[in-house]
Amino acid sequence: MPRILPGETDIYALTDAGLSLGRTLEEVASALLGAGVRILQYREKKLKGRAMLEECRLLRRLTTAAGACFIVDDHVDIAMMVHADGVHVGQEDIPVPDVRTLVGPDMLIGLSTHSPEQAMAAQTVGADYIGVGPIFATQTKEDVVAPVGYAYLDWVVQNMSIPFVAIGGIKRHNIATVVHHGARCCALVSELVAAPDIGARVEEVRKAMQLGVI
Ligand code: 3NM
Repeated sequence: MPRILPGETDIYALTDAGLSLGRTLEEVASALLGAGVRILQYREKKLKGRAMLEECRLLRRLTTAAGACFIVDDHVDIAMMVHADGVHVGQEDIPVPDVRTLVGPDMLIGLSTHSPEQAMAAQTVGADYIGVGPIFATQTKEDVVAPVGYAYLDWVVQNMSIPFVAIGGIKRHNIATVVHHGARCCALVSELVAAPDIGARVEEVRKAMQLGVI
C-alpha cells in the first residue's frame, strides 16, 4: 500500500463535488489517478450515508486498480466498510484514540492541525500523519481557521517526526515555495478538481513542485 512518506514530493488530492465543473466523481477521480496521483481523499459534506458509501466503493475500486492510497474524510464507518487505507479527522471530530479503537492498528489516521500544540498532541495520540494548514487563505473549507502561513509549517518541518501534509490555498503558482519550506506532500482541492483539464493541471503542479526541492 502506498504510504505518505516524508522526503518524497507527492500530491495529495481531495475530491469536492461542488468544484468539479459538473463532472462526475468517477470522471474526476479517473483523471487524477490517470495522471499518477497516488493519494486520494474522499471529502464530501452534503450527501447522505448511503450515497457516500456507494461513492466510496467506487473510489476504492479505482484507487486499488491504480495502486493508490484511498483516504476517507470524517466517516470512520464508511472508511471501514470499503477497506480504505486511511481515515482523516479534524480537531472537532472523534478523537484519534477512539478512531484507533474502531479501525485497528493498520488503517492510517490523519488529523488536521493548525498549531504546534495540536501537532504535538497528534503525535502523542498516535496519528499517522497530520494536515498542516491552512497555509494560505482558502474558500474551499467552511469554518476554516485563519491562514497559518509559513510560520507553523516551518515549525512542523523542524520539530515533527511524523509525516505531514501541507494544505490550504496551495496552487501551482505558490507550491514551489511550500515545498521549499520543507513540505514534501501537498494537498490540493480546488487547484486540481476545478481545472478544465485535470491531467494537464496535475502535470503542471508536479513540475512546479520540483522547482521547490532544495
Ligand atoms: N483542510 P484548497 S484547508 C480541506 O487547513 C481543507 O485543515 C484545511 O482547499 C486545513 O486547496 C482545506 O481548495 C481546503 O484551498 C483546501
